[in-house]
Amino acid sequence: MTQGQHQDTIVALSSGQLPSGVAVIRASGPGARTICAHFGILLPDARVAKFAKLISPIDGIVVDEGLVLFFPNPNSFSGEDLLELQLHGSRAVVQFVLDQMTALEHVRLAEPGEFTRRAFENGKLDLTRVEGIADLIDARTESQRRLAVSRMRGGLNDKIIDWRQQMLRLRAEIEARLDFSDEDDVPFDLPQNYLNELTALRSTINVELQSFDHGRMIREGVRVALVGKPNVGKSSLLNYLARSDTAIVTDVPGTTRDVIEVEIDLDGVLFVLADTAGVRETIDEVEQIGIERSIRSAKNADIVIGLTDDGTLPVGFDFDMVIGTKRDSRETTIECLDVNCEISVKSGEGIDELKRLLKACVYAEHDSRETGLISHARDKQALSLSIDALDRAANLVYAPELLAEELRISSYSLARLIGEVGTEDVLDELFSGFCIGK
Ligand SMILES: Nc1nc2c(ncn2[C@@H]2O[C@H](COP(=O)(O)OP(=O)(O)OP(=O)(O)O)[C@@H](O)[C@H]2O)c(=O)[nH]1
Ligand SMILES: [Mg+2]
Repeated sequence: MTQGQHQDTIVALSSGQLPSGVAVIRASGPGARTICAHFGILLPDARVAKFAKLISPIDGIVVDEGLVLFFPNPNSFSGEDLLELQLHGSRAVVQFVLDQMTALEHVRLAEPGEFTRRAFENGKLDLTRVEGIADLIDARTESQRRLAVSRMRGGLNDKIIDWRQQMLRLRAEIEARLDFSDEDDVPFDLPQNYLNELTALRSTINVELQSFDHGRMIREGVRVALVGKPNVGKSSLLNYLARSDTAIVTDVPGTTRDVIEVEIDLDGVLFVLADTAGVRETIDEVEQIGIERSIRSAKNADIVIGLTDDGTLPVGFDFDMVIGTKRDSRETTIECLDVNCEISVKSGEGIDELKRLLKACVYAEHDSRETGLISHARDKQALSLSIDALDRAANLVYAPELLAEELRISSYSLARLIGEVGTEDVLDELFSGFCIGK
């Protein structure tokens, strides 16, 4: 991971689809200065925007005019010399400029995420920050944005550095004693509070790990399955919440066959609602397959909502919440079941309460927490492995050398998470999910 290891200079359109008001073209690598000169632009002062004309290297005529910025290495996003052109968002301008750039020796179009990959390779970003950037670009809701920004700003990395320092200190205590102990001496005693420190660290990491489900739900969306007998109004509710007529609604029981998913943003939290086939005994083969899908959908859901218009629910499901439907068509409330709220998509009553209940499921245990930084499968795995090693370490106070080794394993697992070691398998997958120009 040495700086400036790349011979070639990468270029890309970093802004969105053309035509647009402004197009941002970036070039990163040793050829950035040459590219600037190629268009007849005097290199601007470092990090100062300069208004300039781009001159065509072919006929000396102005191609376009705009802002030019230069970030000399290592003080740039990628850690390399980085040139940024802010031009008019015209297809013709961008095409011409990129063609001219890539015609130069050792200049080529960037692959997806390659600017960020170089930033990582040059030690500008750790892996969790890189993931934070990817999450931020993907973020659709306010809660996703908050989660992504704190990861991008190093919230998780800071914690990991702190935990690893504590592990290092605990190891150093052992190693210092090993150095001074006679070889055939009896094993030394660790200080009284040693085990306390170890278990305190373990529980700190565990608190973070426990927020995984919350973080994952925010990041990926909360999966909600709408389940009930046929005709209770599942599809009607889905359509109402999605403000669309995505699912077919009829008064024929057994209308819905496939699982239909829609995404909704409830006060900044992404929910993925799944409308499912009504569950009943049936000899209809297609309907039967639909019902199996309902069961699967409920198994994969974070929240399973049972819907009923008569107080009965299909058996075999673990409902997190029960909703009485068609409130407008009944004189009395539904009895004989623990109904959390009653709604009507005709009158709209009860819908606000349902939304409140849904949000409460997500924030119930984590109200006081600002954000769950633990939100990727990789996080969960790394923290679990780290905790396992600490657990083993706690049982090895009689064998300090083995204990020190478990501390090393624990720390190593965290080092992988921030990309300090063993990242090759993660990198390709991670960066291929990025957009070009980032
Ligand atoms: N009055 C009233 N009718 C409703 C309400 N919600 C749904 N319905 C009616 O109930 C019938 C069934 O609605 P759907 O949404 O198709 O029910 P479903 O649970 O998806 O049914 P399946 O797909 O067959 O399992 C339709 O005629 C709807 O118009 C409601 O809140 N009030
Ligand atoms: Mg339906």
